[in-house]
Amino acid sequence: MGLNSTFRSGYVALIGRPNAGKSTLLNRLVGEKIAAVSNKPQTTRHRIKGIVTKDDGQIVFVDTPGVHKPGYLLNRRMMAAVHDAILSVDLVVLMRDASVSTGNGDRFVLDMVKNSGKEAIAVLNKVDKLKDKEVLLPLIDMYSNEYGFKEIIPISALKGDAVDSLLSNIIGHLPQGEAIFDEDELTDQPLRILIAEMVREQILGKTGEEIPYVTAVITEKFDESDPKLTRIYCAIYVEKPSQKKIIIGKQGRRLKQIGTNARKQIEELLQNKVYLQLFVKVVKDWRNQERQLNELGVDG
Ligand SMILES: Nc1nc2c(ncn2[C@@H]2O[C@H](COP(=O)(O)OP(=O)(O)OP(=O)(O)O)[C@@H](O)[C@H]2O)c(=O)[nH]1
Ligand SMILES: [Mg+2]
Repeated sequence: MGLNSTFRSGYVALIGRPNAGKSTLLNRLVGEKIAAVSNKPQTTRHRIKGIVTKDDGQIVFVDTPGVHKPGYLLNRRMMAAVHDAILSVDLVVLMRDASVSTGNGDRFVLDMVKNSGKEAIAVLNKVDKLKDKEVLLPLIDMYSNEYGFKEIIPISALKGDAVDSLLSNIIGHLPQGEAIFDEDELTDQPLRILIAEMVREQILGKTGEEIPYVTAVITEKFDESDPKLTRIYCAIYVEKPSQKKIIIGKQGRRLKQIGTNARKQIEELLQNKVYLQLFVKVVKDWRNQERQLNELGVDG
């Protein structure tokens, strides 16, 4: 790639409302599962870098938490991470779910990106859900005429539709320059965080509305002393004993299922056999505690 004189590189922030599909796109582009994905809003809690290297350029994507109204300290930190990401990148990719109608939340994100003055392109995601592609036309009209976007690209992050052309389009917007990271590097996330996120993703998938917001996962021990079996111990934080009961489930069945599914994913990640032990801790009001959030690695 050094031979190519027009190699481009830079940082690109993925910005959008919760559930737009930002992390789904990140995982697809990177080609590995590095970010948790779920149908619950606010799945992503901190900035995650995903690195994509092509013949003609390298993109360092910055996945961010979905833009929402902050209540807890946790959420304020999440939104600070979004603002920082916008300001620190070369290009913003503003993503939205094109299968739901425009709401105040969409306008809020649009204004936020517009007011930042950053170069931005719009991505209309989940086109696979549209029975009638004509519904894209008024959206494209609004994004181009009202908000001045020059590029508006409909995709399906889930199915991969138009994702390659999005990638070339993004590279075209980046400044000329050498690769920032080694081409075999995929993410900045330490192994301990990737593991904790795989456990958290299983919890989000297996519990109802309340639990996702009161749960955090931390990898407390990572023991590689036996080369044939990696031993991992993760703590699951909740805020109340009743929430602990929900996660554990009847006769421990839910926690066991969460553990089995997460272990399979972690084995794939590590390419090794894994023993995974999960335990649930009640920590009152952790979402408002400076120290707990620091320990959990939520951007401050
Ligand atoms: N049908 C369809 N579903 C999608 C597509 N992209 C994402 N999804 C689904 O939308 C949900 C949210 O996806 P995420 O990638 O977690 O969304 P996010 O924008 O990262 O959400 P936050 O981290 O909460 O901000 C998941 O259930 C995905 O499977 C798509 O192109 N088509
Ligand atoms: Mg996400």
